[in-house]
Amino acid sequence: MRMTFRWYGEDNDSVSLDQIKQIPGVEGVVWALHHRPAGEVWTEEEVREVKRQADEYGFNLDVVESINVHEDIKLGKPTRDEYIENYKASLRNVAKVGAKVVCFNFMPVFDWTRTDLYKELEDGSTVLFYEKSKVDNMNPNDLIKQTTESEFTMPGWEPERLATIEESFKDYEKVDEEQLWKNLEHFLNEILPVAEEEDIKMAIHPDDPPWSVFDLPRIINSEKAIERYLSISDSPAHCLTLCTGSLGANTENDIPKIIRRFADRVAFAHIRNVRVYDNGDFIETSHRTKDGSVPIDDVVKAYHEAGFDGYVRPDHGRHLWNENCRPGYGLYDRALGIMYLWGLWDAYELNNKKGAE
Ligand SMILES: [Mn+2]
Repeated sequence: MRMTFRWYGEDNDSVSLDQIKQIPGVEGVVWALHHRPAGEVWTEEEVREVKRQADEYGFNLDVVESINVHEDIKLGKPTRDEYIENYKASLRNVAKVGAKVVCFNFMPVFDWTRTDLYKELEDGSTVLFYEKSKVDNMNPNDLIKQTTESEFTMPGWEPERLATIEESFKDYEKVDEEQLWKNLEHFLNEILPVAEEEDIKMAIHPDDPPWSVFDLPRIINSEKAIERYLSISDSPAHCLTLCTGSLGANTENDIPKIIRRFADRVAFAHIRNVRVYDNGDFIETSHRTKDGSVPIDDVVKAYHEAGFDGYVRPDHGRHLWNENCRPGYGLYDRALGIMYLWGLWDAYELNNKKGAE
C-alpha cells in the first residue's frame, strides 16, 4: 500500500507539509483546488503551483480528492455538457502534474452528513457524530447552518454549493435512484475515455452515510451497488475509492468481504473506524479495531492478501490534545491511524515471510 495524507493546501489547513513529512511512510499528499467551485476548470497554472509546494517536501500528487461533479451533471440537466467538458479539461491538467487517481462522488446536494462535529468520546477527545433521529427530523437548512459554523470550510459544504440549495431540492424531486444511475452512466461514458488517455483512474467514493438523507436519492452504498457500478464499464479507469467508514456505518456491509471481492478495482482506500449503535447513530473513533464496529485489522489483512499496491489514507481522525483543526482532519489522530495501519501491514508481511521460510 502506498500511504498518503489529505492536505487542504497552503493557508487552508492547520496541518503543514513539514509536519506531514515526519509521519512515517507518507509518500504523497491527497490534494484539490478547494477554492474552485464544482464545474470550473482547474487551470494548469494553479495545479503547477501545488506541485511546486509538494516538490519542496518530496511528496507526490498522485491522488486528487476530489474534482467535484457539478450538480447539473448529477441532475442530468441540458447544461451538463459544458460542465462535463470542463471536467475533462481539469483531468488533462491534473495529469500534467502526475495525478494517477481522481476521487469523486455522486451524492446529490450534500457530501457527507453529520449532526455534531465535536462530540466528546469517553477519552475526552472530540469526533464527528451522526444522530439518526435528529437528521430524520431536521430541516436541511439547520444542518447547513450547524455544519458551516466552523472557521474552516468543510469539503462538500462550500458556500457556493449551498447558495442554491432550495432549487437543488426542487430539482431532485424529479430524479429518482434509477435516473441518478442513468446520469452517472452518462458522465462515465464521457469521462472514462479521457481518463484512460491520461492514465488516470476515476475512483468513486461511496455515499456517506450509505442511505438516503432528506429523501435525496443515494446509490453507491452497498456491495450490490458496487457490483452494479463496476458492471457499467470494463475500462481500466473505472475504479473505486473504498471508504471503510462510509460503508461501515451500515453494519450489513461486510467490508473485508467487499475488499476481497473487488480489491483489483480499488484505486484508493480510505481507512477509518466508526462505532455503530443499535438506534442507527454512529460515531467516529480511533482506527483501532477494538474501538469501533469495523474490523480494521481484517480490512488491512484483506488488502495485504490481495497484494494491494494502490493508495491509502487514514480517513478522518479524532481531535486530540486540544488541537484546533478542520473537523476530522487534525494531525495527531490521523498520524496515529497511519502507524496502526503500518503496524498491521508489517505484521502481515512478517507472517508471510515466516510462512515461506
Ligand atoms: Mn472517505
